[in-house]
Amino acid sequence: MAPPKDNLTAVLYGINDIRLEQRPIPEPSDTQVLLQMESVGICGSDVHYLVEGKIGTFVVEKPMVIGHEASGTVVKVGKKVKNLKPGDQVAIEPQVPCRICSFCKTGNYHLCPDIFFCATPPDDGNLSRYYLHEADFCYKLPPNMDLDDGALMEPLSVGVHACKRGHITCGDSVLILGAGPIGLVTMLAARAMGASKIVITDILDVKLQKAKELGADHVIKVDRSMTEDGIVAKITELLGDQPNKSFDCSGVEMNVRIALKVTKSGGIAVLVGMGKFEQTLPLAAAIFREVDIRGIFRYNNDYPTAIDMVASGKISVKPLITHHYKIEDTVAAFHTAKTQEGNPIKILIHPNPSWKKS
Ligand code: 572
Ligand code: ZN
Repeated sequence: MAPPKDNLTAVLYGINDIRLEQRPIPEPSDTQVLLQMESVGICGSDVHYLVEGKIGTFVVEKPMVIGHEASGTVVKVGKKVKNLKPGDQVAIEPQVPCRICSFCKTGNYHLCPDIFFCATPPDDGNLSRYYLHEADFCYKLPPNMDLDDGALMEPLSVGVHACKRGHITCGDSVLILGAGPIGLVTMLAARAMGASKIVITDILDVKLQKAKELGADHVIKVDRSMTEDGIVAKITELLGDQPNKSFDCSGVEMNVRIALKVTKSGGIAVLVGMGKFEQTLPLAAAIFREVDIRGIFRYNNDYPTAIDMVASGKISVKPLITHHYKIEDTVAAFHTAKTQEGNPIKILIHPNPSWKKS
């Protein structure tokens, strides 16, 4: 099929107001590539901007193109681009830092205060038929990975980064609190990086069922009848010891409290989930036992690792993909994400009209 001649784009105008509109097809600068977009996942943050119009201090104040978990096919390259050529299929790391500040220069480019990040106000995302990106933040997919895998490299990079922050290594005993998409990718990354035992918690059976399919050793269904200390005891019982690494992937205050209490002395508790700005936490339960509490912010040079984990067969991200929509059906896709009808895990939207449901 001939490439589309239009640039249909999904734009968030305000709360519960996504519109599809035509935009011009842009021209790449010397260092950019023009991408025909193929698969774009819906992230919790996209839904949050749709429902609340903001996340923390990031407020949707003008129309913003949505989407940041994406892959595409290169259709045009800028004059100075050496790493890619037309026809290459790429995973798109949806950030571009300033490259000159002290964070960029010391390798912490993800902490750059002037970073561009897709679909974080005021920066536009990439749920459109065509999209421009800096070529060095596009990663060519190996022949044994497809464009749906490519889109999943974004959440998987969050999991990889979380595990790097948690210094995951062979033999680790791991607790993951929350079996949403980020809990699941963190579990996959932890396993690939050598974790021996993994227990994962959630309040929903369907999520725990998926976690089991993806290789969790133990699952804990948390319900209202369980106390915090009861859950701590259950985790220790199932693992046969306290976990030496814990990841809160929920942002729920009780889960963060559990992570601080249950992590083995000398271990690491990584807080991945986005919770309330202020929380009441038993800090003494961690600090006097030298449990390191670490945060994470997106990812930093983690795409190559994420791609390698899938290309080498250590991980499959395919079981995370539950729904596919065409870009024309973006509003329906977000309805599914919002309502969770049909128990979606990862919903992909396909902007290329030649995409067909397989
Ligand atoms: O895929 C990256 C990603 N990062 C998220 C959330 C969803 N997806 N973050 C959590 C929120 N922060 S933020 O800076 N923010 C409000 C933009 O607090 C970004 C990272
Ligand atoms: Zn995201």
